[in-house]
Amino acid sequence: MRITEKTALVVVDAQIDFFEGGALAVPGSNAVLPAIQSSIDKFLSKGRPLFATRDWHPADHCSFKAQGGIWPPHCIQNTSGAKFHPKLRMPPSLIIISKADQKNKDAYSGFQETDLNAELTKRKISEITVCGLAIDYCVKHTALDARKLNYRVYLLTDAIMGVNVKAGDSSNAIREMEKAGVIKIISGELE
Ligand code: VGL
Ligand code: ZN
Repeated sequence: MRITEKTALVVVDAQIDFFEGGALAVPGSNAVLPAIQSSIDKFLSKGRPLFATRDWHPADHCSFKAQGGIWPPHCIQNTSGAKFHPKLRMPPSLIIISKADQKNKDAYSGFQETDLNAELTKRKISEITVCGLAIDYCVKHTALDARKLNYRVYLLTDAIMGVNVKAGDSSNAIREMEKAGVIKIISGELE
């Protein structure tokens, strides 16, 4: 795909806790670090804006097992696990979108109760390229919400990885995104 003045990259939840060794490690996730980085570099070389969503939970978040949720504690605000992976070089111009920062609400989409749509609209961006973690949760919901908001959405299939709580969750999520009009590409196709 051609990166134009209408395009921005959205890196979803590329945080230490979601990579291997993290509190909610996505299996195989470290393997996609180089493709995430090359996508970041490609967009920056074109002078395009870079957005990064981050899971940003309070320590007693409702999605954690101690509060009756399904996840181990992860991405707690201002902890090291909530930081972007240190192997990723993010520019100073990075626009950070924090989500799920309220105790009693979870949010898998980068658009849910955030400024993401407003920040994109303000810059006249109508298409987004999505990469990051996890395919079957935050990547999926972010891409589907973007389609609902009428963005053209490209999914970087070599720069995403899924949790697969149930076998097949990631491939089902990709199918669901495609049905909603999301276009699959690989990072080598960015130009
Ligand atoms: C996510 C599980 C829990 C994600 C966030 O970023 O995909 N997954 N919280
Ligand atoms: Zn979370």
